[in-house]
Amino acid sequence: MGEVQTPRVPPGQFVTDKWPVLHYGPVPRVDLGTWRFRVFGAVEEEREWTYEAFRSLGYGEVCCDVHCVTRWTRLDNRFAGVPARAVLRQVRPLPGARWVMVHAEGGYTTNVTVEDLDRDDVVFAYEHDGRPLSPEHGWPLRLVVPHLYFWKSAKWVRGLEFLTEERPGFWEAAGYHLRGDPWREERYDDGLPGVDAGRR
Ligand SMILES: Nc1nc2c(c(=O)[nH]1)N[C@H]1C(S)=C(S)[C@@H](COP(=O)(O)O)O[C@H]1N2
Ligand SMILES: [Mo]
Repeated sequence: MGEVQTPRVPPGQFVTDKWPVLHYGPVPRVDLGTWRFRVFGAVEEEREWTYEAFRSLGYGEVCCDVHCVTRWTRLDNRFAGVPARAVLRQVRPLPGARWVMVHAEGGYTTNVTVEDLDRDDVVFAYEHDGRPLSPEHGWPLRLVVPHLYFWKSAKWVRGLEFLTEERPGFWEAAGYHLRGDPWREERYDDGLPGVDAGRR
């Protein structure tokens, strides 16, 4: 009694038990035989993995809440897959390459900093709650970045492009915030002063 509690749900979000399916464009048909994961851009050496080779880079599980910028939050999701750090270990970014464009099937992109990928709770997932991801939720591979709004968690992810300057991805170019921290309600880059000030 009387303890100060840290809120579980970020401001402006409501909790749902369902798992909405949300994306732009159609669910891609993915052929694992020709599937490749590419690391390119500002790196010492470009890399490419088959699906099997990528999965063998490492294994990790994360239990996290997901927060969509359209205001739904889903608690306690167990994602399993390849830890982002296991992938980053394979890459030597060029000096100053502090940003990454995440590329997905069909041209979806989203920008993150290397720092936001280089955390032990970021995972390239192929399972959710003990089952293979469904195609609508990103099979065969989706990024999960729990501490940012869920639009950063690209479904059907196919590669990482390292950048020496920040560039907006798909939703970011359409006015979403460049970083998207749900605890600071970094939803849209509306140019108003406040937590967004100085982001651009
Ligand atoms: N490739 C791709 N990934 C995407 C999107 C998309 O349009 N294309 N939408 C994002 C958005 S806005 C959200 S909220 C989540 C939704 O994931 P879900 O359908 O598994 O709930 O996927 C994100 N990843
Ligand atoms: Mo979203």
